[in-house]
Formats: sequence, structure tokens, C-alpha cells
Amino acid sequence: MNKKSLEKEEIDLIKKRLFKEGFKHVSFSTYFEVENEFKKFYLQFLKEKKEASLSYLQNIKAKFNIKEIYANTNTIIAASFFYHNQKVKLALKENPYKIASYAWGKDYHNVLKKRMKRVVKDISAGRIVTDSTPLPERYLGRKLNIGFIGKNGMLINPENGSYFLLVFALLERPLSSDLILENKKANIEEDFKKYCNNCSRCIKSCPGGAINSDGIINIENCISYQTIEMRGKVNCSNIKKNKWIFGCDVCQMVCPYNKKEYLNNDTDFYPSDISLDVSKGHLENIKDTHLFGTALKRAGIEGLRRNIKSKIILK
Ligand code: B12
Repeated sequence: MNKKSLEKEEIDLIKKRLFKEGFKHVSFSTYFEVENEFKKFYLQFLKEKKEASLSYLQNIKAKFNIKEIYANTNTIIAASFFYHNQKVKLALKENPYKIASYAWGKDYHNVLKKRMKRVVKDISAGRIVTDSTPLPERYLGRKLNIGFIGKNGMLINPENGSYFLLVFALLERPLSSDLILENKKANIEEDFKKYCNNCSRCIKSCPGGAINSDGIINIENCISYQTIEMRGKVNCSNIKKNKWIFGCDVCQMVCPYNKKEYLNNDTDFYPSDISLDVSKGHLENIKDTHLFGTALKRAGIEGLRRNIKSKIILK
């Protein structure tokens, strides 16, 4: 495999091809070590036991070392993919049960990894990652200037908002040394001051009261956690009126940066027949096998039934 460094012309070509695959922002950086400031922040998050039952978040060895994810990383590509669309908006309006906007269509893990792979597979050895490894994705997205960190914990692009997923390519080929790296100093307190300022809509609107002013989500109280990741009985003691049965987008919906809502018309993220049935509460004939290839499989049919039945939905 080619080990030559990546020159500007090749980088421009990769960017162009990624934009054609539907990615909106694409950024390159030479490999760097995760900063101590981030490590301190993350250790505090664990100390306060904010990870709830997500014990995989305790894997700091991998969280703090990109090379644990791909040992020969010399270059990092970060890309955003915006998923929200008109058809999902309509389905959310028309149907009684709400599904987070990213999850109505095909499973994004497969869809987006394939798209990134199509572009980078012949360029360098490496690994493509989205969501399912300990890679500190929001931190890297911030460092590579895809957006800023909002009080709701989301990585938000100042022009296009936060309805996007992050995908990374960790590549063996280095960048040519004369390139300017898109690798900024990250500081979330400055982000809050500069971009969120006095706004606290997400804090006030979160149905579970999961958002504090320090940008750390109390995962236990996040409806996304309760409806997707949590096993066992839903703990609804401090959940306000809510009809979300898979994920939750309230902290994004109320965010002023999503007012202009960057909508994508990518058909892979349009509502599938299964998700439409689920959002209507028609779960009788759905089996786990029907959920394969969709993001909904993470909760499974039992999880979706539990969410619909649970008191989390206070009419
Ligand atoms: C576990 C997890 C969850 C958990 C916990 C969420 C959480 N807030 O921690 C649950 C199930 C609740 C969840 C929910 C959602 N998730 Co999620 N999740 C993850 C996962 C796998 C790990 C996140 C993690 O490590 N959390 C621990 C906290 C401490 O870290 P963090 O939130 O990632 O980031 C913080 C630090 O990076 C810090 N930070 C950033 N830069 C810097 C710099 C310095 C100097 C310092 C000190 C700190 C700092 O600020 C961030 C906010 O606190 C990531 C994928 C990944 N591997 O990273 C996706 C990910 C974060 N999730 C994502 C999404 C889309 C969602 C939902 C919107 C889905 C939904 N609609 O229901 C919600 C959003 C809820 C919310 N407001 O956070 C996207 C976020 C994209 C974006 N634009 O931000 C990710 C990146 C997946 C992806 N590949 O796109 N998720």
C-alpha cells in the first residue's frame, strides 16, 4: 500500500469525493495526542459516575489514545453527515410516537462507513470509525474544527447546526509537512461563552433535566439513554411530558443554531416502512429480524414495546 505523504492536490480530490458522497464538512489533521485538559475533563465525568450503566465509557486507555483504535494512525479525517429531512419532519408531526431524526432510515453505521470506505480504500491503509469505538469523536470533531461544543453537549456547526453524525478515517499515510493543519485548540468554556452565551433553552427544555451548565450530560436522565441503551425498567421519576420512544432530539430542536435546519434529501435517511409502523405504535407484527439494517435494532422490539408501555409517555 502507498506510504507517500498526502499532498494538497490529493487532499482536495478526497474532499471533493467525500462531498459527492454526501458529507458536508471534511477536515484533515496530522495525528496528535489527546490533550491533558480533555483527559482531566473526562476523568471528572467518570468520577461523578455520569456514565450511568455504559461501562464501555470507562475504557480510558482507548478513549485517550487514538492509536489504540488504529495503531498506525498518521492522518485523521473527520467528516460530518447531516441526516435531518423533510419526510422525517412530516412523520414526526403526523405520528403519535417520536423517533430521533437520525434513526428513521437505514442504520447509519453501515451506510456512512461504506461511503467513507469507497473514497479512502485505495488511498491508504487505515480504519473507518463511526460511533462504535471509544474514539473521543466530539473532541476530535471540535479539534478538527467541524463545530463547537454547545451546552447540550452536541458538536454544533455555527452555520448548519447539529443534526449531523461524525465519521472518521484513521489513515496510515501522513500529510505532507507543509500543509496547514485544521487542528485548533479546543476549549469548551470559551465555546459556551462565544456561541451559547446566555442561552439556556436546551437546559430548560430537556425533558429529563439531564443538561447542566457545564456541558456534561447526566446520562442517566437523558431520554436517549433511557429509550435506547438502558436495559430493565424505565426510570421516569423526573421525566416531563414526552413521547420519544427511540432517542430524543429536544436539545437539538430548541437550539437556535438549528433554527435554519439544514435538511438533507438523502433517501437512506428517509423513514422506512418499519419506522413508520413503530411511530404509529403498530408493533404487533414486528420481529427483531425486521429491525436489522435499521438503527432501531439497538433497542430491539422488546425495548420499543417497553418504551411505548412505560410511564415515560405521559399523555
Ligand atoms: C455514549 C454515547 C451516547 C450516550 C451518552 C451521550 C453523552 N452526552 O455522553 C447517549 C445514549 C445518551 C447518547 C445520546 C445521543 N447521541 Co451519542 N454517542 C455516544 C458515544 C458512543 C460516546 C460519547 C461519550 O464518550 N460520552 C462521554 C462525554 C463526556 O463525552 P462526549 O459527549 O462525547 O463529548 C464531550 C467531550 O468531548 C467534551 N469536549 C469536547 N472537546 C473538548 C475539549 C476540551 C479541552 C475539554 C476539556 C472537553 C471537550 O465536550 C463534550 C460534551 O460534554 C459517541 C460516539 C463516540 N465514540 O464518541 C456518540 C455521539 C456523541 N452521539 C451522537 C448522537 C447523534 C447522539 C444523539 C443526538 C442521538 C439522539 N438523537 O438520541 C443523543 C444526544 C444526547 C446529548 N445531548 O448528548 C453523535 C453526536 C454528533 C454531534 N453532532 O455531536 C456521536 C458523536 C456519534 C456519531 N458518530 O455521530 N449518545
